[in-house]
Amino acid sequence: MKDCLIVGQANVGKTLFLINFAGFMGIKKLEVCTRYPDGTQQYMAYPPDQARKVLVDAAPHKTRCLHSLVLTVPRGKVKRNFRITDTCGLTDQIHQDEDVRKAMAQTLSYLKGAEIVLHMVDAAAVGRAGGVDAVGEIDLQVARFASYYAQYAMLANKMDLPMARVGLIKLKEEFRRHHIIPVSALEKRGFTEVKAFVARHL
Ligand SMILES: Nc1nc2c(ncn2[C@@H]2O[C@H](COP(=O)(O)OP(=O)(O)OP(=O)(O)O)[C@@H](O)[C@H]2O)c(=O)[nH]1
Ligand SMILES: [Mg+2]
Repeated sequence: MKDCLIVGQANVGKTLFLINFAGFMGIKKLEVCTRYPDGTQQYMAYPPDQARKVLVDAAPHKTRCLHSLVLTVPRGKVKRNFRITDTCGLTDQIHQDEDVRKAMAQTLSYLKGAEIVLHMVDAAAVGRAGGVDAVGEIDLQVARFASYYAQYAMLANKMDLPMARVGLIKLKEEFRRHHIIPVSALEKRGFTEVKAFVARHL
């Protein structure tokens, strides 16, 4: 089964995207396999409302592990399964919290094995910053590295917020050769295009 990883800086909306995208793909109850940096794992089933309450947070670094779900997309006459995984937010600097550092290392080690990479950035933050300053060195590295070895799309998230349109223009200028899909994890916008992108590469 192919692995599709959602990566990006902390707080850009990766977890909310995973939950709402699963709902868009017809999942009524999220059967989440959580893998922790210490190698342990657990399975939990969440109704989407509960998942949003438990797994999403306004403060950064809520996710400190890998959360995976199996989703199905039709491709021609057959159905294909793929594993989609939410990850720990990445930062440019070495994080002061050891748990976050370990979770980031876990994310980076999984990134190398993913066939499909959805690299999420906060388009509204880019717009507010007036340029790609809101996109860190880590984003430049992920874009360069992942687009080289995996099927890569940048998800420009939070398109429902003011300044996101400006941010999207800046992102398109900076990442000219990358595939960019504007989305709103909150309002479930752009999901049809993400689904088509993933389906093309299964
Ligand atoms: N307006 C708006 N808010 C969003 C959107 N996506 C996520 N958020 C909010 O952004 C905050 C962070 O969302 P998460 O899904 O926890 O972000 P994350 O990237 O998983 O964050 P970490 O786990 O800390 O790395 C929450 O307050 C979400 O409600 C969006 O599309 N639009
Ligand atoms: Mg998260």
